[in-house]
Amino acid sequence: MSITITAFARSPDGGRGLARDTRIRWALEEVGQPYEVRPVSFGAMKEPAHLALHPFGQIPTYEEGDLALFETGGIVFHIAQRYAGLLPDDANARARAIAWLFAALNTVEPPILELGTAKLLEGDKPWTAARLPLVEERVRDRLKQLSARLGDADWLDGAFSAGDLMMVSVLLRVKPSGILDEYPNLVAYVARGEARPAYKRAFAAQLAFNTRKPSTG
Ligand code: GTB
Repeated sequence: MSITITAFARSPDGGRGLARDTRIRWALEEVGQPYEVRPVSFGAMKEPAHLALHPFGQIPTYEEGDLALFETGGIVFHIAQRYAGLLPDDANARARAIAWLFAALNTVEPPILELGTAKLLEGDKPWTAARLPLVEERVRDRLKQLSARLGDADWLDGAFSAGDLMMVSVLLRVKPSGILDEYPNLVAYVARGEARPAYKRAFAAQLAFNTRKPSTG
């Protein structure tokens, strides 16, 4: 059954891989499933046709036969359940990998997103100078804990899993801030994720997509 995802018609990051379709591309590459990408403009995202797929008017979405999904956590979980390669067979190990997937999204990503909001959307507010160090400390708290748990292991719990895919994707968002560099084992962890052939294919595909020539037809 063919798979179609949506992505920004042109990502504001110019193809640095930070928009969330990259996570879905990566998961599909890991499990060896081909996919199509439908570009969506910012305007079209808020139109009824897209809102029927995504109640919050965002990307990415995922369509496969009569299944339509939104939310990267739900989409990656679905891909990992349906296709082999992203979750261990052992039931307990599988449950732990899923817990890491949730931890990436529910525990590690929120302060990272908050840092982005504080810098990009609230950077010009008079209280930002006082607030920013607090937000950065919350990011450091989480990264310190994650770093302690990872130690010198390659991945969070045995073999690479959907939990690592999501955690690396989340950490990539904080890399430009420089805070990640304070945790060398997390830098190495992210680099291991980026070195995976499936990630490289996903990154190259989103870069080509975001730098394609405008169609003339
Ligand atoms: N919780 C949802 C999920 O995980 O699927 C969040 C989805 C989401 O935030 N989508 C963003 C979106 O559609 C794109 S990825 N935004 C448009 C809107 O809300 O109107 C977030 C994102 C956007 C831009 C960059 N960038 O330019 O670097 C990086 C990440």
